[in-house]
Amino acid sequence: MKLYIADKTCSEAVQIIANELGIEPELVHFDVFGKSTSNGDDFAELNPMQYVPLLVLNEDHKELLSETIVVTSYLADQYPEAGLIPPHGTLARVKYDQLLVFIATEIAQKHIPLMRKLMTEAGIAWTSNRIVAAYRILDDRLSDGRRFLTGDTLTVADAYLWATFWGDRSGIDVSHLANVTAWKARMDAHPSVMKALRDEAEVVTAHRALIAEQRV
Ligand SMILES: N[C@@H](CCC(=O)N[C@@H](CS)C(=O)NCC(=O)O)C(=O)O
Repeated sequence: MKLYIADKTCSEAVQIIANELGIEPELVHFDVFGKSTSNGDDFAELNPMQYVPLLVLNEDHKELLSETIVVTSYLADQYPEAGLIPPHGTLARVKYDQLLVFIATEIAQKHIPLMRKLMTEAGIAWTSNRIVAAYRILDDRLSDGRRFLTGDTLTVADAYLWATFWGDRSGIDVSHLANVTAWKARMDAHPSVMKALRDEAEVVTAHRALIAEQRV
């Protein structure tokens, strides 16, 4: 199994879930701006949309999964005993998917034009308000003392939300939201999150060295 990742992006969610499951996909770094990959693959051939995460399930590159929700949920579904996502066909799963779609559409994707500095002042204000309002809903969810978004253990939604915490690049500040801030600190200290960052740094650094030598 091969996982295409990019530096400090939503692909970290997949890494965290893989770590929770004890799976070690081969990590390949995609340079979002230069478009090269750390192993020389032509990423546009694999994913014409040229975004990560992309999970390659088999050697002949015929089974590819994109979309953060899909990739993380697929892995979690393979190991129901790990309890990283509720079972399909249950109301609990539908509500869980609702939470994942909320994170994807109201937080993750709304950050991107902000990070890329593509918006007017009015657009920045509107989008920022929407994102902060979405974080506030998650802050309320955490206000009952639970340690993670759906209970006392890390699940797929936590991995996804953590991997889209891009305030330093988007200008979104949620430090006034005490429950989200405490949750973020718990996530930062979580072994699966720390391993994801270490593994990511290793493959990104190696790729950048190759780029500097102009070998990819
Ligand atoms: N619909 C995709 C979007 C993924 C996405 O936006 N990936 C970003 C990183 S978080 C990316 O690779 N962007 C590449 C680019 O913008 O060129 C998903 O939900 O996974």
